Amino acid sequence: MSVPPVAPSPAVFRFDSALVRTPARSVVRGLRADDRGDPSYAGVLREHDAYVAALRAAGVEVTVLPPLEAFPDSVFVEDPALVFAEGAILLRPGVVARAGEVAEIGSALREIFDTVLELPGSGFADGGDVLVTPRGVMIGLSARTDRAGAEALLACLRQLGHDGGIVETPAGVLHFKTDCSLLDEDSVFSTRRLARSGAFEGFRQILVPEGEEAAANALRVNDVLLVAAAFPRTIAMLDGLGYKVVPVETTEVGRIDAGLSCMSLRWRHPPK
Ligand code: CIR
Repeated sequence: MSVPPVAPSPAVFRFDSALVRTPARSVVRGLRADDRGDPSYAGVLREHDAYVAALRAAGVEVTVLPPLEAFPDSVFVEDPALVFAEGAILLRPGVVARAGEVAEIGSALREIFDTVLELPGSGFADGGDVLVTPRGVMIGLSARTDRAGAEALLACLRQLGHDGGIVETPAGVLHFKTDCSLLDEDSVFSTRRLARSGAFEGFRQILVPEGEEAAANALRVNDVLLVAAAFPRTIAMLDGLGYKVVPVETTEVGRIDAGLSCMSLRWRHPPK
C-alpha cells in the first residue's frame, strides 16, 4: 500500500500577497502615546514607499489601496482586520477614532477573499495584538483588545481552522506586537518586559537589546527580516544570529507609533 505524500504546511511567515494603504495627508495627526511632534507627510510617504519596496523585494505582490483622509491612522491596515489563506476577519478597533476603518478595509478584502468574517459581539480587538505563530495565534489583551473581543476572535479563528490563546500585554504597551515579533518557526523576538510574562514559554526567545525596545516589532517575510533602521544594536545582533536583516526607515511614521507589521496585511494563496 502506498502512503500519499503529505504536503508540509508552509511556514506562517511565507507570504505571496500583501495589502497596504497609501498614507493620507491627515496621517500627520495620527494617534500617538507620546507626542514627539507631528511626522512630516513627505517623510511618511517616503518611508511607506520604501516599506512597500522591501515587501516586493521579499517576493510579495503588494496591492496598494488609496488614502483615506477621514482616518489619519488608516495606513495601519493591520489593526482593523486579520487575514489568512482561508479568509479574512474584520476586527473592531479599540479606539473610537479608528472604528470607521473596518468598513473601508472590509470592502477591499471582500474583493480578494471569498470568506470574510465579522467579529461577533461588542468586544474590541486590534490586529496589532495578534501574533500568528506556528503553535497557534496569540491574542494579547491590551488597552485596544478586551477579553470579549479576544474570545470572539478565537471563535472566528476556529471557523477558519486556526487555534489560539489569550495572553497579556504589559501595562502601558500599545499592542502585544509592539513588544514582539516572530523570527522563525521556533523563535520570537521580545522585549524583556513581555518575555517576563511567560507568554513565550517553549519558544527560543531572543531579547531586544536594552534601550532599543521600539525595535521589537520586526517583520519576517519569506527569507528576510524587516527591522527598523534606527536600531543598530538590534540589527547587528539579528544579523549575527544569521537572519537576513533588511533595515527599513520608520523615523517619521514611528512618531505615530508605527512598527513594521502594522503597515500591511499579508497572506499566502493556498496551493491550487
Ligand atoms: C494607533 O495608535 O492606532 C496608531 N497611531 C498606531 C497603530 C500601530 N499599529 C500596530 O502596531 N499594529
